[in-house]
Amino acid sequence: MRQILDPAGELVGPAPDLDDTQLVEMFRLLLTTRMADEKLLNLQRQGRMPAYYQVSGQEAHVGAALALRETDWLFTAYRELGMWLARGMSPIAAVGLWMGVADDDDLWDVNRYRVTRLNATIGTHLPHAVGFGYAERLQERDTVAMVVFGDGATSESDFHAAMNFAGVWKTPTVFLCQNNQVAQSTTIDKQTAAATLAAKADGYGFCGERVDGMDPLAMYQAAREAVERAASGGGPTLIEMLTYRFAPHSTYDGTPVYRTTDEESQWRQRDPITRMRAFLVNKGLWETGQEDDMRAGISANLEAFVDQLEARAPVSRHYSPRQLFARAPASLAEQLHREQQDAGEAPAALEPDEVWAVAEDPSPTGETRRLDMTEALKLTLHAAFERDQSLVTLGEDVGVEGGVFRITEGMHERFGADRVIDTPLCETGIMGTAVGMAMAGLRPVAEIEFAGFVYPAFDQLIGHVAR
Ligand SMILES: Cc1ncc(C[n+]2csc(CCOP(=O)(O)OP(=O)(O)O)c2C)c(N)n1
Repeated sequence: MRQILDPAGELVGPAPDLDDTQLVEMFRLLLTTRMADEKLLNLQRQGRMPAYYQVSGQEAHVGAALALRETDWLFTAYRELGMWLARGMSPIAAVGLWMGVADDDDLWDVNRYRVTRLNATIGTHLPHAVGFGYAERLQERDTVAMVVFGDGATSESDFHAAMNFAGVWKTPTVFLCQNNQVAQSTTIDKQTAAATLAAKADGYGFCGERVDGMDPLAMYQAAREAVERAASGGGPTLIEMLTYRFAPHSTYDGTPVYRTTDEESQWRQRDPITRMRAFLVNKGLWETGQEDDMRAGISANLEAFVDQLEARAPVSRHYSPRQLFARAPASLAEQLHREQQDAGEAPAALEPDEVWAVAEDPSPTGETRRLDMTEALKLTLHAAFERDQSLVTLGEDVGVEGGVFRITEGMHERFGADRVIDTPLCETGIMGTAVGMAMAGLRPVAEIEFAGFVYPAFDQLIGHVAR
């Protein structure tokens, strides 16, 4: 297991290439994360927001996020508060998210911070990061996509799909598993028989490494190396961050019944914040008085953010049709008007270009010809591929063989293996990586070999494509 700082904050390995200012900044982020975490817990307990998932104990993930370059992306689950802050996001965005305020003005600006929004459906965002990295490489950018998930997620089929696709495609992906050793109440021994989670990478043909996940410097260094490997064409890495969550699973979960207080106190002795503080003090970079000032500043900021957020108007009925769609489907506009009618409100006047009515899209003009479905699809795909470089197609046997119905016949030769992609046999992987490709600006056409085999892709279809 990689370790650079031991629990007493002593260097036990070569220090990463970070100057004094960067080290103090890392500590500030760790402390801000801990304090924001406590603030969020208190707000929930006071009934001022619905629910929260604490990160306390796992703050060393800050180190991994700091290893990303500005152009890289972070695909997040939900327990990564410190990583969001390390990407430059203000705590107001993170606090606002958990408070459920309307984000009309883009506090959580996905494209600015390059942090995706929360993903609650465990593991389904992993293939997105893989498809995203594939698409970035195809567009000749060296972007790395880091995707973060818990130990529980490693049992999901999307974990297998993503790891396998990443290995085969050699995508620029950093898989970061925050192994806090329990998924809600299910301890790691009930999750896997593997000796370590890092060892799973072997089976997919790339590197896996277990890192002391309470050591921010080790997390930084391991992630730095993984990012460099990915950016230079060396393919994916799995980092297993061995850590511990000090708090219950979430605010709806009671006192943990699956562990002892003795175990908890053992892990508290490895606290990432205490460790980093000791390191800075030993180096002569930090004094107690400085920390008092830092704490006072962070606390005042958090108070001010909460005041600002609570002063915001609640989410309006218009929010979903107006903010979440470039053009809202007509059915959603009708739903809005029905809700307004029920509430005795005047119907919102929606401009024609705010609404998407399928039937009103222009039909093609000119001569028509009768074709069967396969021929129509084939002609359409060929023509679209000629016209638009952002189109790719992926699926089982779509490449060399041209698909079981020969819809993509000839396309592999014409457009190349990078755009006409033979995938591993895995429908959730096909659909999930297609979602990631679309996020990076491609227009993927995902083929499912036979209709009866679409079901493994349903989670991605309903949970992500349809949203
Ligand atoms: C597909 C799916 N199944 C079940 C749940 C309910 N659930 C929410 S969090 C969680 C445990 C996740 O554990 P882990 O992946 O280790 O992440 P951690 O919460 O420890 O960060 C479960 C079972 C869910 N959100 N999604």
